[in-house]
Amino acid sequence: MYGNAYIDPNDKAAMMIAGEDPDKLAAFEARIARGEKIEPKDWMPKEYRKQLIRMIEQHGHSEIIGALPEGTWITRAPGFRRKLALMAKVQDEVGHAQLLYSAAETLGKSREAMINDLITGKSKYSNVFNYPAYTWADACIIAWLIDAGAIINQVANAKGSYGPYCRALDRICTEESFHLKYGHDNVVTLATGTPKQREMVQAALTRWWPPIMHFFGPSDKISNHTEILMRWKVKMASNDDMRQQFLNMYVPKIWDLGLTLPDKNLKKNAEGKWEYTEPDWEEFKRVINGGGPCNAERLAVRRDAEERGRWVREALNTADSKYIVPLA
Ligand code: BYC
Repeated sequence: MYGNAYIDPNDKAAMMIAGEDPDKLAAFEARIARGEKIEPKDWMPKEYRKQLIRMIEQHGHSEIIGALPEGTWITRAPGFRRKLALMAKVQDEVGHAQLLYSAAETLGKSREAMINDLITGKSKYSNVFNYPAYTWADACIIAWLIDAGAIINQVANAKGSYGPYCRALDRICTEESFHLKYGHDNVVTLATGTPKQREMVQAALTRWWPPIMHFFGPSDKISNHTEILMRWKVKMASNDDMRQQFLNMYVPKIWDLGLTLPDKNLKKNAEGKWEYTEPDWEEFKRVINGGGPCNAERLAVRRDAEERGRWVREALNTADSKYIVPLA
């Protein structure tokens, strides 16, 4: 019961939608149950709008910040073909941010406000991009396994309820599937290469495993937003379910390459579920709240880019600017 009826303060979902018009809310939820897409001009609960802005904006930030660890390897990628491929991948990731910011803008938050919240540290972005890419192998592990995790999440959520986000995710997934193949090819090359190359890729995998386990979000027991987001089909699977899907698809591939994972408890049980050591959620919280090894460096790069790009934005916003050449 919503509207003016008594709301149990322990019922998180009910508290989030308290005060909404019960008829409108029921019609909205019926549309979602029928699998219809919600479009920007449609009525939506305030909490739906707020949650979508938060999630899509954080996703957009993850894409542009995510371009940084791999981006540092463009000039040092082994061989011209890999340089070209990595350059194209990094460019794609930044393009994904453009798509996502456009989707979030349809909900009423300006791009300037989103970028401002990123560079002032108010808004979050994916934990994984706060770790350094020490070697070429780190960049390869990112391209294979972080992109793999992202695809699992995005393919599921592309079937969700908010039209602009789903359409952006469809396009992103198509590009990400190339990234995944590129990353896999690089990791296979290293894993089947010289002893030094194998050592390098194993060390990178060992470094990246804990952040990758964190990537899918906190365990369902402690996730804040999953219940309401799944109710409204923004998230199409819980954090733990996505993590399970990832383990199911990628642990066998990793083991097939003769690589090992730094978790002695990792195994598939008799029910077909993966068991693993509980990730360190304190470390996760520290990293997503600004205390990771690279948070300060990543935000400093974005602040610098914001300053350096100011004249371009000002020129574009000035109708009679000397910088604007009319299109023929
Ligand atoms: N990192 O209630 P929960 C890419 C936060 S980029 C940081 O479970 P939710 C790529 C969460 O925001 C693709 N923070 O949250 C790019 C919340 O904090 P607030 C990245 C995280 O939203 C370049 C709190 O923890 N993918 O592939 O229900 C190169 C509680 O969590 C994380 C996306 O962004 C995290 N990993 O579920 C290469 C996918 N996890 O906001 C590759 C879109 C949780 O209350 N996002 N938090 O302060 C989602 O699907 C969901 O937001 C999540 C989390 C599954 C990540």
